[in-house]
Amino acid sequence: MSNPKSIDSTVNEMLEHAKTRGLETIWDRADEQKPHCVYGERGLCCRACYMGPCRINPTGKKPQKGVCGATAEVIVARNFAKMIASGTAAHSDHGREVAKTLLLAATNPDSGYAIRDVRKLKRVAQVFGISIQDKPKEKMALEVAERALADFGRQEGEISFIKVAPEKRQAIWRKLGIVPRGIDREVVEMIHRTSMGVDQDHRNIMLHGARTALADGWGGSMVATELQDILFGTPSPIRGQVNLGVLSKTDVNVVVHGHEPVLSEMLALAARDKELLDLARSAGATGITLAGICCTANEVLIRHGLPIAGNVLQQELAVATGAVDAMIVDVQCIMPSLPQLCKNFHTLLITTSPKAKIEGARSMNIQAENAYQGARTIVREAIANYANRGAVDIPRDKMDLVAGFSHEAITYMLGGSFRGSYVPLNDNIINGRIQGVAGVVGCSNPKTTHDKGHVGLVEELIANDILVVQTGCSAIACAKAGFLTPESAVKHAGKGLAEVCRAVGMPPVLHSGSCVDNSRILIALSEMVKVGGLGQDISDLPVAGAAPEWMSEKAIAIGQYFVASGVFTVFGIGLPVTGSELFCRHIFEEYKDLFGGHWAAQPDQTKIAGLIIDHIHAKREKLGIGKGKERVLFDMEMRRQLEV
Ligand code: NFS
Ligand code: SF4
Repeated sequence: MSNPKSIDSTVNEMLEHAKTRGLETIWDRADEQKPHCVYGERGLCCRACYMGPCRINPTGKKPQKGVCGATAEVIVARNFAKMIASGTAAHSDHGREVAKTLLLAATNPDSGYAIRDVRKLKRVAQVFGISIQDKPKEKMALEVAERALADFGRQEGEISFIKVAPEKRQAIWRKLGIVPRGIDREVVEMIHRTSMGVDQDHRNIMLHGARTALADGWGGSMVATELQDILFGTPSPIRGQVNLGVLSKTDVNVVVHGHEPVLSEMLALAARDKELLDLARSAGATGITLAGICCTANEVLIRHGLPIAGNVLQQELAVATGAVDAMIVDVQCIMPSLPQLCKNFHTLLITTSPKAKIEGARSMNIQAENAYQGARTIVREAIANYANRGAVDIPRDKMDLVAGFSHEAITYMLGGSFRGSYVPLNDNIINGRIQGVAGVVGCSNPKTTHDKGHVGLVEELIANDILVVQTGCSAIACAKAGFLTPESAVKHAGKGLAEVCRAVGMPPVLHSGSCVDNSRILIALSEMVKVGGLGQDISDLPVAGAAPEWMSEKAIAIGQYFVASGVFTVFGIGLPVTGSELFCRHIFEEYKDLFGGHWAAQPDQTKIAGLIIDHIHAKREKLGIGKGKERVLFDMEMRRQLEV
């Protein structure tokens, strides 16, 4: 096929199928938007008040100021900061729902939710300074939930999880005055400061941008991750399968899509319910397949091994198979195009959050209080809809994978249950078998060849003995490419990394979960610092981050909290900041001194790999643990393997 949209042949195959049937997909709409607005792409348009909208001419000609006098750097900074605020709000509102669910589990034994991981509960209680002695778990969970909820609304002081960061990092934040006070408070202040006529200094705007983002990574996202672990169990390595081929010809297919696992956990239970399985059989099906899309998929994969149908760009293609009897969506990354597409099939589209309805979809208001009953109702509806299925076209491809590498699981893998710690990882980094660690995360974006950025980047990193930790849609992309199996170490990893992987039986690419689970990476990095031998701060570690195919505001919030935590972070595609040189200099250069971590933008995944490898080698040298190895350069043959 000329100019394929994806490096995943399953996607290309389904797109052909969609085309024959006259179905519109995200790629068609992306073409219609070309060329994208230059002002928007560079961050140069402002809609903060109705004297505008205003735009700055990127060629240097007039206008160079908005009606109010705002300069390019102020407009770019405000736009970027607003993205941070939105992303932080999204992750944090998810965290809030989880905290409320823990409160429910602690106080209502009939809620259907339970406290599943008492070890984690105790650990979080300790971080929060809650005494755990002689306390029943319900009481402990109640106090943890109340403390977490208080972190959202606190006006002064510091959010609780900040204490998990290395001392030196905390000191930097305190000196800059950017330790988040309350999660909601920082988001509100960010929105205030970026409204018309308030903060007019791009550095000052971005200082609060850092505070807001920290309220995400070390706040809302960490609350979501840690409290979900308490409620649903801390992930440990588990096998699963990925790609559209996981949909079943003969089972009732229920697809969950979105982000909060509060309902999908109940759907996972309902799909195993004997009465419902019998019902499915009496409807002529062989069983019930519950599969996921996007981060909800990651959540149910890492805890239950449930299959993943695809990442964000595959949501329409799942429907286009004609095999989805019900698609259940809650919040975030859900395409408004779904109802129109579902009309071509029997697929029942159900929204479950009162925060997110879509015209044309059925809305069911499912709260934690009635989640199990709601889940059963949904599965019943899907079963009833099975009879309405028409012709199906399910691609055959699916790939095996191992996921569930929470930072606790990494400890266990490397050190065993008795001497479990990050000592072995640090040792292997110091002795050079592993050169460093890279977090490769984030979305998919139709502006670039689907999955190519993720797969191409990760392939180069592991070939250069860099251990890769993944979350989100990026993890799904690499899972489809077969990187998430222990066997892939032999095939793709450099000699040193392959040796470590073989010794402990782990893949060279570790799937840590959904996007809120990037907080697991923050905790892992903090542990690496605490164990010693690799410096005193996250910014000393030979590590880096990347989001090669990002698109969401949430990705910007994540990038900013990684940078503010001291991690060099590269974004693919491009960043909407190029309209201001001053702003670019700030986040690409000045941040090095401010945070010891900085942003970079680079659309080419091979060049991203180069930047990361060079950075990791430089950090190693600074630590005195030897020069980096020669970089493995990919020849044409190796590169061809990436193409379809
Ligand atoms: Ni993350 Fe998860 Fe995917 Fe991007 Fe969307 S699903 S929260 S935002 S698109 S990685
Ligand atoms: Fe224009 Fe200033 Fe209003 Fe923005 S805030 S729209 S730059 S007048």
